[in-house]
Amino acid sequence: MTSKLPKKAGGLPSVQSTIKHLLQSHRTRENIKNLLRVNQTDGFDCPGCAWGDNQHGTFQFCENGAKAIAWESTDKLVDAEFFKTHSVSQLLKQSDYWLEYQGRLAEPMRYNAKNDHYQSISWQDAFKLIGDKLNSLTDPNQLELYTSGRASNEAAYLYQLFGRLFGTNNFPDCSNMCHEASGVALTQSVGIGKGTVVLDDFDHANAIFVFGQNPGTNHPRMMNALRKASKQGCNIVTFNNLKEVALKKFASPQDPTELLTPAATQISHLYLSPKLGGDMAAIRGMVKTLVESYPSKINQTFVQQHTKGLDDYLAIVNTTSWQHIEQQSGLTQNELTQAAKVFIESDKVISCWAMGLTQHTHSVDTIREVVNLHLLTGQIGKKGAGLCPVRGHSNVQGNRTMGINEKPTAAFIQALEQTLKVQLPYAAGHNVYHALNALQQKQSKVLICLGGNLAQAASDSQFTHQAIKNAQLNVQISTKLNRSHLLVGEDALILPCLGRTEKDQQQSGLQKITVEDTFSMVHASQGMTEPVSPHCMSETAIVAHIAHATCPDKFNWLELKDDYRKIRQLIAQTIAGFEQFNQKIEQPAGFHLTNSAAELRWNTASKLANFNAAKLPNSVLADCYSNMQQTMGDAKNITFVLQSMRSHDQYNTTIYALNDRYRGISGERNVLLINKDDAKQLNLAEGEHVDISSVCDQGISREIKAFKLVYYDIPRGNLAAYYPETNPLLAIDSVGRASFTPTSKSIPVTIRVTSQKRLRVKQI
Ligand SMILES: Nc1nc2c(c(=O)[nH]1)N[C@H]1C(S)=C(S)[C@@H](COP(=O)(O)OP(=O)(O)OC[C@H]3O[C@@H](n4cnc5c(=O)[nH]c(N)nc54)[C@H](O)[C@@H]3O)O[C@H]1N2
Ligand SMILES: Nc1nc2c(c(=O)[nH]1)N[C@H]1C(S)=C(S)[C@@H](COP(=O)(O)OP(=O)(O)OC[C@H]3O[C@@H](n4cnc5c(=O)[nH]c(N)nc54)[C@H](O)[C@@H]3O)O[C@H]1N2
Ligand SMILES: [Mo]
Repeated sequence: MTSKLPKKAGGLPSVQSTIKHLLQSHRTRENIKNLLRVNQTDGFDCPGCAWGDNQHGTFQFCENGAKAIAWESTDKLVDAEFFKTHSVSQLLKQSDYWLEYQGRLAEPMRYNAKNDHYQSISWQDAFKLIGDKLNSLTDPNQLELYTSGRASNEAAYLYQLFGRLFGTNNFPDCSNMCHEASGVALTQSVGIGKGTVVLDDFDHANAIFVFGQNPGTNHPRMMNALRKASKQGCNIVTFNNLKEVALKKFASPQDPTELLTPAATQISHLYLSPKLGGDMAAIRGMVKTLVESYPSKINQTFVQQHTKGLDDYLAIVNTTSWQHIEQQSGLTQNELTQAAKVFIESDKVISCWAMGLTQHTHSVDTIREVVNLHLLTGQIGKKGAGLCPVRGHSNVQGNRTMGINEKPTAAFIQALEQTLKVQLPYAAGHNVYHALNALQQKQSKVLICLGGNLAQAASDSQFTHQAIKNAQLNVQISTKLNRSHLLVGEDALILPCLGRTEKDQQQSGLQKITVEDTFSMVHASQGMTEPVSPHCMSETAIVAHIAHATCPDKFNWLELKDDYRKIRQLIAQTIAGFEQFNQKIEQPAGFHLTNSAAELRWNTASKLANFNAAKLPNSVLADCYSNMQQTMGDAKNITFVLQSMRSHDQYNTTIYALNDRYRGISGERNVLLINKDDAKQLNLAEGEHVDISSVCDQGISREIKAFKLVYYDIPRGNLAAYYPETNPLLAIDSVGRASFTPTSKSIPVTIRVTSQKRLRVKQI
C-alpha cells in the first residue's frame, strides 16, 4: 500500500479543498452565497448527488457539493469567439478536463462542416432546424432522446410528453448505465423500483450494511448519517473491493474537535473486501449461515404472510457450496459468518448499495440476493430497516418518476392518454445499449441529449463515438463543453442551458423547479444567481420550444414554459402521488411519495414479495469474454478483473482536478491500482507504466496505454482505474443480464509493460 494514504476522511483538508475550488470558480462571492443556500428552504437543490436532506434544513457542509456548485457557477465563458479560435478537430485533441474547464456554454451554436467550426445560430433558427429535421423522419423511432439525471421534473415531464406525442419511447437514460439493475431487481422482488427507507431510518437502525459504494467521495452528506449512527452505537458493515478511507474513519468538518485535531469517528465496525463481482456469493454465504446455523432467526411470520418462493430459494441455497462461495467472493466462511451475525443479531437493518453492485453481469441477481436476506429476516417495512439503493445524479430518480423510461408501464401511458386526450405509443423503445446500436447501424438518425456526456459515459468508446457521429443531427442541451459536442456528422447543435444555481425567469416570473431525492422526497429548487449569459435558456423552455417547432398542434407548449406551475398541474393530473403538487411543494422539506414496499404492499404479479432462486454465476465476466476466462491463471498472461471508478475530484465525466486525495494519488489520472503480490509475480514495480488490453470473443482487441502502477490494498487478481479513461476497454455487448448496464466494475484485462519508445513520446 502507498504511504500517502490519509488516516481519516473529511476534516480540515475538506474545508481547504472547498475554498480552493470556490476561488477557482472566478465567482467566489456568489458561490459562497450559493453554498449557504444549497438545500435550504427557498434555496436550490445541490446539483451533486441524490442523497436526501434533513427536515430541519440545517446547513450541511459537503466538499464535493461545493465543487459541483463552483464548477457550474463560473465566469469563464465558451462563446462564438471561443469556437472561432478552435476548430472541432483541434478540440477533439484536448482532454475531457480541458474541455469542461473552458467555462460555461454561452450561446447557441451550429456546426459548419465546411470549415469544421461551430458558429452562432439564433435560438429561433435552431428550433426550426430541429423541427424540420424531425418532421422529415420516416419513422418517429429514428429519434433518440437521451436524458442525464440532472434535468428537473418539469423539463423531464415535457421531454417525455414531447417524445411520446412525436411517437417514440426511445428514452435512453444515464440510469441505464447506473442503477438500472436496482430498478429491475426491486421491481421483480418487491414490486417497486425504488428504495424503501427515508433518511430518518438511519437514526433508528442497529446495523447498516454498505455494499459497493464510496460515500466519502460520491455521497459526502451520507457520511453525516453514518457518523451519527456509529456514534449512537449502530454497527456498520462495509463490503468494498477497496479500503476506502471515509468508510474507515471520518471527521466531520462541522465538529470543531474532529476538524482541528486527529480525532475522527470510526465508521465501519467490520470491513470486508470481496473480489469484484463477489457480493452475490458473499450474501449467499450470509444467508447460508442464517439458514444452517441460526434457523430460529428466520422471521417465519413475515415469510409466511408476505413472501413467495421460499422453498425453491432454500433449495438453491442448500446446493450452493461454501467452496463456490469462498472462491467467488474471495472471503472466508469465518468472515461471512461474522457479517451474518451482525445482520441476524440486529433487529433493524438497512442495506445500502451503489455501483459496486449494479455494474456487473449478474447485478440483478446480486441485488435480489440482498432482498432475499431482508425478506428472510423481515428487515423491510419497519422503522430503521429496509433497502437503500443510493442514487447518483441529483434528480435521476425524479426523471424516472416523470416517465423517462423506455419501457413505460401500460398504466402510465393510459393515464396520460386519458387525461390529455392523446394517443401515445406503448411499444418499448431504446435504452442506451439499444440506442447506440441503432445509431451505429444508422437506423436512428437524430440524437437529442438533455444534459450529460453520452460519448464519455457509455462503454466501448470507439463504437460509441462512431455511433454518435453517425447521427444526421446531434443536439446537445448542456452547460459545459464536452466530447459529445465534438462527435459531429452532418449537422450538430449546442444549446446552452441554465444551471441549478441560476435564476430562471419566465413570463409569469421567477420559476421554481422540483426534484426527487433517493428517499422519494420531492421538493422545490430555485436558483438565485444571475445567469452566466443572457443567451442561455432554461432546459424546460428549450424542450418546450423544440416540441413547439416539431408538433405545435398537439399541445400548447409555449404556455407551459411560461409558467411551470401549469406543468406541475399536468403532472398532478397524470402521475399518481402528485395530487396537489403545487400546494405540496410549499412545505419547506417538500413531500414524500409513498413507497408500497415500505408499507408492506407488494405490487408484483403474485401480490407477495418474491424470493429469487438464482444460482451463483459460473463466472463474473460477461459471456462475450469466454476466451479471456480461459486464459485466467496463466502466470505470464493473467486475466485480471478491472473496476472503473470515480476519483475524489470528478463528477462522472466532469474532471475537476487530477487528484484523488483519499486514495493518496495526486496530479494524474492514468493510474492502475494493483496488489503488490500480483505486480511482483509479473516482475512489475510500482511506478512502472503498463498498457491494459482486453479481447472479446469477436476477436476485437481493445487497449489503453501507459497507466502508472500504484500498489494498493486490493484483492489479488483485481485492478482499479478511473472512469471515463477505462471506457475504451469495455465491449459494447458486455452488459448486465436484464439490466443492459455496462459491466463497468468487471472488465477482464491483461497488462504488459509499455514500450520505452512509447513512454518517451508520452513524456515529451
Ligand atoms: N463527487 C461525486 N459525486 C457523485 C458522482 C461523482 O462522480 N462525483 N457520481 C454520482 C453518480 S451518477 C453515481 S451513480 C454515484 C456513484 O457512487 P459510487 O457507486 O460510490 O461510485 P464509484 O466510484 O463507481 O464507486 C464504486 C465503489 O464500489 C466499490 N466496488 C467496485 N466494485 C465492487 C464490487 O464488485 N463489490 C464491492 N463490494 N465493491 C465494489 C469501489 O471500490 C468503490 O468504492 O455517485 C454520485 N455522486
Ligand atoms: N466505466 C464507467 N462508465 C460509467 C460509470 C462507471 O462507474 N464506470 N458510471 C455510469 C454512471 S453511474 C452514470 S450516471 C453515467 C453518467 O452519464 P452522464 O449523466 O451522461 O454524464 P455526466 O458526466 O454526468 O454529464 C456531464 C455533462 O452534463 C452537462 N451538464 C451538467 N449540468 C447540467 C445541467 O444542469 N443541465 C444540462 N442540460 N446539462 C448539464 C455538462 O455539459 C457536462 O459536460 O456514466 C456511466 N458510465
Ligand atoms: Mo450514476
